[in-house]
Amino acid sequence: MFFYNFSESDGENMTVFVTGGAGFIGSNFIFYMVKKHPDYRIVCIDKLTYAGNLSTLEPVLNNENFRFVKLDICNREEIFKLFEEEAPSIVVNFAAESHVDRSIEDPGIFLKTNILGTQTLMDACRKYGIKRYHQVSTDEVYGDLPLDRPDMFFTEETPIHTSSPYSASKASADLLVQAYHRTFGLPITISRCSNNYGPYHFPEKLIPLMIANALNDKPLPVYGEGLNIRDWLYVEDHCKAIDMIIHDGKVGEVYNIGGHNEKTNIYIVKKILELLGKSEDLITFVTDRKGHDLRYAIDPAKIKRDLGWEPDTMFDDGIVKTVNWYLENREWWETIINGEYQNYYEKMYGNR
Ligand code: NAD
Ligand code: TDX
Repeated sequence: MFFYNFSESDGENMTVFVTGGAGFIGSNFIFYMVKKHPDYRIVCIDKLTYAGNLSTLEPVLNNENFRFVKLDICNREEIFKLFEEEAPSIVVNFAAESHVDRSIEDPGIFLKTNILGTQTLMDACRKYGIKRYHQVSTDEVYGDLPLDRPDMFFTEETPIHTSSPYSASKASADLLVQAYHRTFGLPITISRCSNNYGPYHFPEKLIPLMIANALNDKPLPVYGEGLNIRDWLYVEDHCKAIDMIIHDGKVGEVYNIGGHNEKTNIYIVKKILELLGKSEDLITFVTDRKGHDLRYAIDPAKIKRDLGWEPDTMFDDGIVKTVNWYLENREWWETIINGEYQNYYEKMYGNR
C-alpha cells in the first residue's frame, strides 16, 4: 500500500475516477470538472442502472481527456484492472442506489452497491495507491430534525441516526470509509450534502417529477400533508464544494454541504405550478412515505470557515433555472418517462 502527497502543480498527470457519473450529480460534476480543470483526465465508471444515462454525457464523450467505462463498482476484478491501467490520483464515489422510496420496496441492492461497492473501491485504492478517496454522502445519515425547532441544524458532530434502508446503507458506507482511514491510513474525505436539484435530475425525485407531471397535466402526488422540510442546494454548488474538498479539504474530515434553503414540499410544488402557469387543482395528497423524515437542515459553517465555500444560487433563482431546463430539454426526460419508468410509476403511485 502506498499513498502520495497532493499538489495542484501535477495537474497534467491527474486522473480522476468519477463513479456514478452518468447519474444526476455525477454528470453535473463531470461537466464542472472538464470546464474547471481541462488538463485533468476524467474516467467515469458507471453501471448504467435505470438511473444512469449515457446520453447525458454526450457533450464530453469525444473529449480526449474523458473516458467512459460501463462497470459495476462491486465488480472487484474489473475495478482492480482499471486501477492498474489508469492509476487514478483521486476517486470521487457518487455511484449509489439513491432513491429512498425504492429502498423501502427493495433494500438489498442498496446494501450491495452503497456499502460493498464502496469497500471494493477503497480496497483498490489501498492496493494501487491514491491521493484522495472522496465519499459523496448525504445529510440523511443524521436522521431528521423536528418541525417545531427551526433553531436546530445538522453539524458534522450530529450523531448518525438513520431512518430508511437508503440512509442506513449510506451511513454504513461512511463508517467503513472512516474505518479505512483509521485502520489503513487511507486518505479519505466525506461530504454530506442536503437535497440537490437542477439539470439531469431523474424524474422519480420530487422536483423533476412534479415538473414532468405538471407539464403533462397529471396529478402531483404530495406525501402526507406536504409539510416535510428539505434544505435544497443547486447541483452546481454541490459540485463546487466537492472540487474544493478534494483539493483543499483535510484528510480524514467530514464536511457538511448546504445553503440554508429550507422549504416545505408543498411550497415547492405550488412554486412549480406557479412558474408553469398550471392550476393547484393538480395537487393530490397521497399516503405518506413509511418512516418519512420530517426536516433536514444543514449547518455549513465548517466548509465555509475552512474552505471558503458558499452557494452561488439561492432557491428562488435555482428553481426558475431548473424549470426552464426541463422546458428546454423535454426529450431527455420524456425518453425516460416513456420507458420502464411507466411500470415503476404504476407500482409506486397506482394505489396510493
Ligand atoms: P442517481 O441515482 O441520479 O445516480 C446514481 C448513478 O450511479 C447512476 O448513473 C447509476 O447508473 C450509477 N450506479 C448505481 N449503481 C452502480 C454500481 N453498482 N456501479 C456503478 N454505477 C452505479 O444519484 P444522484 O442523485 O446523482 O446521487 C449521487 C450520489 O450523491 C449518491 O451517492 C447519493 O447518495 C448522493 N447524494 C444525493 C443527493 C441528492 O439530492 N440527489 C444529496 C446528497 C447526496
Ligand atoms: O412523489 C413524491 N411526493 C413527495 O411528496 C416524491 C418522490 C417525494 N415527495 C416528498 C418526500 C420528501 O419529503 O418530497 C421530499 C423529497 O423527496 P425525494 O425527492 O425522494 O428526496 P429525499 O427523500 O429527500 O432524498 C433526496 O435527498 C437526499 C435524495 O433522493 C437522496 O439521494 C439524498 O441523499
